Amino acid sequence: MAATIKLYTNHGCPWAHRAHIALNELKLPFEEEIIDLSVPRTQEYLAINPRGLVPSLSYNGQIITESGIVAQFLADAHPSHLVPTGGTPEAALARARVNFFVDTFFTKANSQYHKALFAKTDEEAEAASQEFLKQLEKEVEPLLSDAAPYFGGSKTLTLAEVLTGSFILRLLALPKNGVGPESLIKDLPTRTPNFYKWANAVIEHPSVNSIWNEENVVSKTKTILAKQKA
Ligand SMILES: N[C@@H](CCC(=O)N[C@@H](CS)C(=O)NCC(=O)O)C(=O)O
Repeated sequence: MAATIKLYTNHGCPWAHRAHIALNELKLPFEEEIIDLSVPRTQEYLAINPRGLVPSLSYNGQIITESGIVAQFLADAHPSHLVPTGGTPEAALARARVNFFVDTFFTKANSQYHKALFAKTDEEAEAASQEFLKQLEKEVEPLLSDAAPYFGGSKTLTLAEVLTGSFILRLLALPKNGVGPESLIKDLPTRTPNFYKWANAVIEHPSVNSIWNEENVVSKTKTILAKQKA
């Protein structure tokens, strides 16, 4: 029998977006409830997720929270092309490779990207942008040498793209729209060609971009940055 799935989400949230990518790619029907993040969470929602964050997943009545755990759970509960289920050294190795890639992207590169966006001065932003490029080149680029076009030589989307896709959409879109220094993306084609090719394949994938609203994300990010500066 098909699982009963409800996703508590907000389409502007990159973490919640991960759950959408997983559900879309696994072709799992689900109901969604949009949580308004501009107001305090209701008692009803806090009973579902005491942290008050999105996403939360209700799966046959069981609540699962934290986007990475939600996506991993869905991939494990519904074995597919996304990632091999465990149980053999080969599968464990493939899972370890995905986990290492995702960890590297967030800790080494995306953290610097974030710093560049939220920098207090142009100089700080430029320094973080240069560090982002350096880390991307050193740490992420080699891990994408066999992308075809997806992680690990895969012709189909993998858990690596499920967990990073919503951030890649933002990474490429924001500087193009005047958010963050242009240097964040200007030299990607020459300095990190593997990453650039992979990232463009990722953002074109319908499971990745189905809830993406560039205009909304750009304008919300501009508002957040302006508030922070004020
Ligand atoms: N570590 C969490 C982060 C989720 C998160 O930060 N969600 C934000 C929206 S993007 C949220 O719910 N914020 C609510 C608030 O801060 O009040 C995850 O991966 O699920």
